[in-house]
Amino acid sequence: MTPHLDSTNSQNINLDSTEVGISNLPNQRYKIVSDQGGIFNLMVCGESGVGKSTFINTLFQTTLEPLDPHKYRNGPIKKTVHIDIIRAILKEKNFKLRLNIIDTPGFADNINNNKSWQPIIEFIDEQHESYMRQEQQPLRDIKFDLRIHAVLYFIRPTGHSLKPIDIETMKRISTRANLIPIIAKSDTLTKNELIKFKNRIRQIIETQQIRIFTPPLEYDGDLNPKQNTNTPNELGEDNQDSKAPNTSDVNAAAIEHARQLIESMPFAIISSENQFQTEDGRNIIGRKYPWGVVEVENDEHCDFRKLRSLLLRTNLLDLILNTEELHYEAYRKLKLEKKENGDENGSDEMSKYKRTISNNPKFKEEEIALKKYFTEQVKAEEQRFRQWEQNIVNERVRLNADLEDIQKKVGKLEDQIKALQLKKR
Ligand SMILES: Nc1nc2c(ncn2[C@@H]2O[C@H](COP(=O)(O)OP(=O)(O)OP(=O)(O)O)[C@@H](O)[C@H]2O)c(=O)[nH]1
Ligand SMILES: [Mg+2]
Repeated sequence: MTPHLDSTNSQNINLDSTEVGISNLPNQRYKIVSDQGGIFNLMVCGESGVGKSTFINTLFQTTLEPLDPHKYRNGPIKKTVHIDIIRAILKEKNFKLRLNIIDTPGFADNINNNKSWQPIIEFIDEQHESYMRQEQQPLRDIKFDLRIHAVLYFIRPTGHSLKPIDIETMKRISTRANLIPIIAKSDTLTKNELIKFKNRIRQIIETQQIRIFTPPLEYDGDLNPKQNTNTPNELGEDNQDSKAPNTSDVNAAAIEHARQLIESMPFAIISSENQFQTEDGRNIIGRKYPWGVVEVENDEHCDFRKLRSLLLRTNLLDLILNTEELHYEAYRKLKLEKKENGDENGSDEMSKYKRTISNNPKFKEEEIALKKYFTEQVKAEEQRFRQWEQNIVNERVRLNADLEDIQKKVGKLEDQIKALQLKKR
């Protein structure tokens, strides 16, 4: 199932001009990078048309196409989710980062999205499995590593709430990989709507106990200021002027930056493949509307720069280490325990029982009926909610019309008063 990685099939992206910051990676902790550079595997997940491809193209300021014929169409829900892999090599200064972007078009597109998370989860697990098998070989020769270092989960900017499918999928991803939820197309919400939406998502994440990736608020002594000059400006963006600060300054700046990142979660994103000049003569990436321009790289407009910093600059290493030490370790441990308990060979009584139940046509029927009932309930609720929303809109229109009438009447009365006062004089 695992595709063969062929670096000749990758797009080369030279980042020297933009200085994203990946060349800091080998300075931070050398152990994760080899002579050939580092590997970063980023998965994007979310409904069709939510802006995944546009975001990736905005992030790397180029159009990335899947060059790979490998497409994953697996599991019991064929024709829905499939998995595309886009490869690129990022070069900055002399450092190379091999990038694999795992796109999941088709996710949650069907009316019945039951289990549409399954191919995504299976893919993440398969990569852990594949890496574990390679590690178990006598020579421990790792040919490919597609373990997912971060999953960007795109939330549709409805302004209401998370859908059950979002919650279900995020829950499952978060137990296997670093989950980073983002609000897509945030330019379609007003400032107030966005604040409310963010708060609501945060609440759901908390109550549903979805573990999202948070940048660490402590750094150990590994940060060597002479080698790694991640000052707040450089961490934030653009300033390459590096007068070596002392360690405590670097730590304080890194912690402050991490705090800002955490406060901004879930990141509200605007993406665009278009560049143009603003009225004041700046060249910007953004989206143009009749009422004005929204800028991708403006912190007042969205959290794009924060997310880019987290992914490619300040927390790239944390994402990789977390995957290695937390998620992959958890998978490995679970697998070993299962093996010890005989689960994997099917000798375990409980798993036999479970299999019998899931294959029993009677239970299957009941399951289908329950799912149907659930879908209908959700549909009815959504319908009720839409009706309620429409009523509010109607009521607002009515009240506005009333207000206009009253204002007209007040105007008329004021005119009459003025006329009477003039007569009186
Ligand atoms: N308003 C707005 N539109 C956006 C934004 N990002 C992308 N779009 C638009 O949304 C549409 C769909 O974007 P894509 O990037 O193709 O979406 P996708 O998630 O890759 O879709 P699939 O590949 O079908 O799953 C395009 O017309 C984009 O221009 C954004 O931040 N704001
Ligand atoms: Mg796409």
